[in-house]
Amino acid sequence: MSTKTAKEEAGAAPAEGALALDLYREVTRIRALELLLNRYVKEHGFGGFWHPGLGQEAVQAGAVMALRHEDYLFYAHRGLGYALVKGMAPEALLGDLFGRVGGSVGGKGGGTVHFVDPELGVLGQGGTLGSNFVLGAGAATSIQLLGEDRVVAVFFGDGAAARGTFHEAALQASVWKLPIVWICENNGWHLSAPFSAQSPTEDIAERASAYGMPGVVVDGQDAIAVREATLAAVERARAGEGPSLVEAKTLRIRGHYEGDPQKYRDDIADGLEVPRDPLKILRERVPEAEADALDAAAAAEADAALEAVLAMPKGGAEVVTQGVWS
Ligand SMILES: Cc1ncc(C[n+]2csc(CCOP(=O)(O)OP(=O)(O)O)c2C)c(N)n1
Repeated sequence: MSTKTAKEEAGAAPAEGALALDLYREVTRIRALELLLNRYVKEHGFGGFWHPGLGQEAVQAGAVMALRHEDYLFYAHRGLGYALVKGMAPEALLGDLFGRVGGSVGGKGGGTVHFVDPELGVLGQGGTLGSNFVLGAGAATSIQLLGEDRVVAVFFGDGAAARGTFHEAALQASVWKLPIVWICENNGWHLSAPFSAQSPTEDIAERASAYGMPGVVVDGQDAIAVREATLAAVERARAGEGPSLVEAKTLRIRGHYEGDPQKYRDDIADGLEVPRDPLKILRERVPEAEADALDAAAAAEADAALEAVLAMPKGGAEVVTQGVWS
């Protein structure tokens, strides 16, 4: 179930109903993990920081479903959806969050998101905000030098967009026409700073013109719209025409991390209600019985993954030197 959409030949133009159903499946799978982690962290606490992506699932699912299996992905720190939709198993992702040996980094992770799966093109993320830009540009340079048919998707938040590394990487990527899609998940908050306190313009996409690349704003609650905008950018990159910037406007429903008291904010009630819920928007395009069945399957998948992960041993001292080059 997990690999089909990311492995789908993007651009093959699936029928509208089939596409909506595929997107619904991925959005509800991400949502099920979000709700599960929300419950778990509240009940048991968490040895680290869980940065919830509740309500932002349409950006992650829509954009990743515009990629092919062989394309590369550098994800942002909010949620598990990017890697899940690219094909990683929920056990591998939760295993990393909980520091278990069955996680994709074999028990070296724990407390935050550091999944990798080179075979699926999931190349990770940089722990310092903004390092994704240069890592992505580096991966895209390798693609160009090796003459490969791949595209790199680099996700980042509105806060990360302020890092100087964005300028360096965006400039060089455009000059060299690197196969990159820059995907900004603008959820309106950079930790406790509202977007209006960090940007002189309403849209980050406007910055694209300085680098001679297209910049588009898309409704981040509408998975179909996100996929369409990302697909156009991916096709452009694949054709050798260089990078594009896609800015998906979304909303951070929960705290910066689960447990954040959010004293700095009064724009939204503390809860699990998602305004302009991407699931509800997609539900208008899919048969109710099928949507219900996908919801049930997603909840069962998430529960089974957590159960399996909690039964796994934690990584001990022996894992520290595993997978180390020298
Ligand atoms: C260089 C650096 N500074 C600060 C941090 C701590 N930090 C992690 S996420 C975050 C907020 C990022 O905001 P944004 O990019 O808008 O993404 P969002 O959290 O809203 O998804 C901060 C300040 C970090 N990881 N790296």
